[in-house]
Amino acid sequence: MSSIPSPDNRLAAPAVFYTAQAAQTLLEDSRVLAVLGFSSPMRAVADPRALTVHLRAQHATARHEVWQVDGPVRSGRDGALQWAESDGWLFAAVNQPDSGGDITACARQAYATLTGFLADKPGFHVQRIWNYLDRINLGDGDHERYRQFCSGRRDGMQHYFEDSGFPAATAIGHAEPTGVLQLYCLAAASPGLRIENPRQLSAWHYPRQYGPVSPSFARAMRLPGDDALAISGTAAIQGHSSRHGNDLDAQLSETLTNIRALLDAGAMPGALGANSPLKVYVRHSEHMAAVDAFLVHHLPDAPRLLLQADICRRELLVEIDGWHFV
Ligand code: 3EB
Repeated sequence: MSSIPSPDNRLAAPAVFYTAQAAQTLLEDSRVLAVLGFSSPMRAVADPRALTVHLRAQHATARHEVWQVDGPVRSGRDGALQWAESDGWLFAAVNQPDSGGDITACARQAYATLTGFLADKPGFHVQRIWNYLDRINLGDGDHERYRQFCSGRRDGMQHYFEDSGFPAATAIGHAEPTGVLQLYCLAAASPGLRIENPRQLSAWHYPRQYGPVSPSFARAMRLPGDDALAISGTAAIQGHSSRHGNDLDAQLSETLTNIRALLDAGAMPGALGANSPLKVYVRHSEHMAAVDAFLVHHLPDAPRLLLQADICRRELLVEIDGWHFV
């Protein structure tokens, strides 16, 4: 097993913010590591730092998540992979064509591409990965595409995470089929600290009922500068069981309780609030207003981006991921 890394105080976390500013304008700043465009078709943007994520934001205006680092960023493309790096930080993304057929093979290929690229960057340590796939709930039992994705992901990771353990992650369904499996990650020049949630079973220990290969992710990652927590996709799950049937507000409360437990487990100072940008995945568009109202009431200061998306378990109505900065 790996030992607990000591903090690398020279490695300040990237700033993360949501903005309606145009991608082209944002990318003029050479310290921008990545611009993630939600419901923003950045087709005209050839810059490898720009990735269109095929999820519709609550507001029709283009919404961008920006990662900004201290030093200048260099970037490039290599087949299905795009990347950007500074001295301390690395962004990489893969858009893997997905015919809608064999998602296991598709995930295996996407992860093989990503881990192959990362193997040539031994100075970098993966902190956080996002996965967005089509028709995540299609198929029954072990044939459900999310479960098949989990099998292909584990295969495609090969030995890359064997020593370090899994990074923090999100796996979410595109609301409409897009023909691509999308992965993107953030890596750093020092290892982070993996955090598990004492209220939840670690995902890699989920029992057989959730599929043949348990999901490969940590609940959160404390970034190497000890100044931010990257929070994995978090839902109304206690132990390994989904909670609160069709009760949207109860699922949201349970989710926030889980996220607060992660802040505690990671010994992160400060409460969820202005320094905690959150992405909120909402299964049913008719729930958007109620989700927004809940968050305005319970977390008025937290920057938020509401996205219409499918969640990996059919009974889950909502999932939240994001960041907490010290
Ligand atoms: C859960 O807690 C909800 O498969 O990468 C959350 C975060 C979830 C990441 C993944 C799945 C993943 O099990 C689902």
